[in-house]
Amino acid sequence: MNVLESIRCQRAFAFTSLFVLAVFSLPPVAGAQQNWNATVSGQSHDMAKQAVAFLPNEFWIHAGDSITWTFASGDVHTVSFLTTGQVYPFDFTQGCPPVSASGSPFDGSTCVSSAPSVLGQNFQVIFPTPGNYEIVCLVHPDMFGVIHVLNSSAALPYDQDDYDDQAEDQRQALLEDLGPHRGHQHSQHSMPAMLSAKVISHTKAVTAGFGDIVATAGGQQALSVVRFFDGSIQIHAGDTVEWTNHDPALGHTITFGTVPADLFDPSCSPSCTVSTDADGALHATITSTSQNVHSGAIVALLEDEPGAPQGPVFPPTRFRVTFPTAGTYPYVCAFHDNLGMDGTVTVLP
Ligand SMILES: [Cu+2]
Repeated sequence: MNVLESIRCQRAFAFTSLFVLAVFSLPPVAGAQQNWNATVSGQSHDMAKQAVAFLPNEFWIHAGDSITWTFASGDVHTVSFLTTGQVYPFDFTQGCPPVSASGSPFDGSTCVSSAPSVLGQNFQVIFPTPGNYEIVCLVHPDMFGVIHVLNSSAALPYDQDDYDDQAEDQRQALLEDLGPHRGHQHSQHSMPAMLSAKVISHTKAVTAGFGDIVATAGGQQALSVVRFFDGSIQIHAGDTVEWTNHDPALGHTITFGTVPADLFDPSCSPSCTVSTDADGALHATITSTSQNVHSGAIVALLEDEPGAPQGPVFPPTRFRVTFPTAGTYPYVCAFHDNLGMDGTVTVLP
């Protein structure tokens, strides 16, 4: 053995010793517990386009690691982990319930959920136990992903830089999704046919949002455009306007006057009602600019779930308002007013 070989041999031995020492001195859960970073949602500068997504929506981490999610849009979302068998709650404001503290551990046995959160807030979850855990947003059922928590000795396929790249790629793919119905140059003619509005005379159509759901291997993400298209329109006294929602992922409201406490159900005051037309559409008549008329949540018809019983055609997908009186009638989406989702109906004599 020459000198060089001797040095190599010593080095190899030294490295081997260190390696053996390292392997056998570590506890079963790796001591070097890592925090990973991810983003919840994204938006265009004008907030019209919302990436309704966990970015990225699939992670491989070690048991004992944590992930910190940073919220990045003006629309509310939650970071939530339900237990197996738990029913996805109707009321997202209460978390599991209740809302969990940031830094809570999730091992599949007890639900963990952030509060509904917006731009600048963050929420951390620690994953002490190997398993595959679905992450959901309690506000948006079409927004979910999966966290693979592996034994601490397992090799991980990606590092933080890779996840940052994936997050940015997914964000851009959603926000720059420019198909035939995308972008700012919306005209009524480019929107999907609004059949009932076309065949009912003296009825004008407004599209209350549209969007797309895309799948990744780990879950689903959505693009939602939170705007009324042709939302500021002129009509004549006696005409009717019909709003429909073309977004599979988000509900919207059409709200004139004061926003009511109950956003999900239709309401009208004072002394008026929201009725139901023969085709299931909700219908109100506004006789004065001081009236408060609220559609409740208007959504695109929901898909059936395998294993779930067939229900009635629900919820309402169309909202009609008849305007007998000339005047200017501003309205908002009560869910997305803060993102700039509003319009005006100008009623000429
Ligand atoms: Cu909305």
